Amino acid sequence: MKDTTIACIFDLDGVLVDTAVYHYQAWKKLANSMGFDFSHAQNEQLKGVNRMRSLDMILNWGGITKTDAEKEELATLKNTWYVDMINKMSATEVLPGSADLLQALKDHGVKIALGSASKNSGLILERTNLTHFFDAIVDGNSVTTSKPDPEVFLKGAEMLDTAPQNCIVFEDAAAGVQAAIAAGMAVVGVGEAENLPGTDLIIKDLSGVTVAQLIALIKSKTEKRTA
Ligand code: B16
Ligand code: MG
Repeated sequence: MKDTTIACIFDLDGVLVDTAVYHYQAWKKLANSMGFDFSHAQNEQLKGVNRMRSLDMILNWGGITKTDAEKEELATLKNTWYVDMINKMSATEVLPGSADLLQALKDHGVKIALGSASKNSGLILERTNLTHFFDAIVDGNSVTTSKPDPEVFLKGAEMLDTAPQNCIVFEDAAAGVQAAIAAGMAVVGVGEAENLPGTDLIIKDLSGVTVAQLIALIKSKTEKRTA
């Protein structure tokens, strides 16, 4: 019988590193500067969503209307604060289990892609010493549509030269899980089950995930599809 081929596509923020806290601080500072605040539950909705769409959602929560030019300025200001924070990141901020799993996948010859909405992914990967693990990087600089659109993950599969059904996506955001499902990929949710409906597996973090477990996941999905 033919060996099961797998490829892995990792979201960045909330899966490999916890930059969500920095996004939150920068967006909160921006909202506060306009005289309003937003809740942790609202912040949860921003995860995986691109910069301009996040800004639109925040302005909507504050009941504020801005022109496109003003929005560009606000997004740039938020990004300046955010980049100041991520510039100080180091490898100690890589989330538990991430580096070990990436290394194990590499050792097994499994192809690895990044599938992130962030336009700052290059800097974050460099600061946290993760760049060398990736065979392909798809991020906010290379896609035209935001998660939950599947573009980011489909492009990842294409760059890894593999079919979507061989891919396992690791995601912490509902929008990302929807994108992976729409791409026809297996999806491992990182976080709480109630926030991430539709995943094939839910984990707290990447610690303890094995390559054998991931091969078994793709195998069982393939068998169900062909049954
Ligand atoms: P930037 P991911 C996403 O990263 C974040 O979850 C989301 O909160 C952020 O708005 C988005 O990147 C864009 O980030 O402003 O750096 O371009 O989870 O898709 O890795
Ligand atoms: Mg994320």
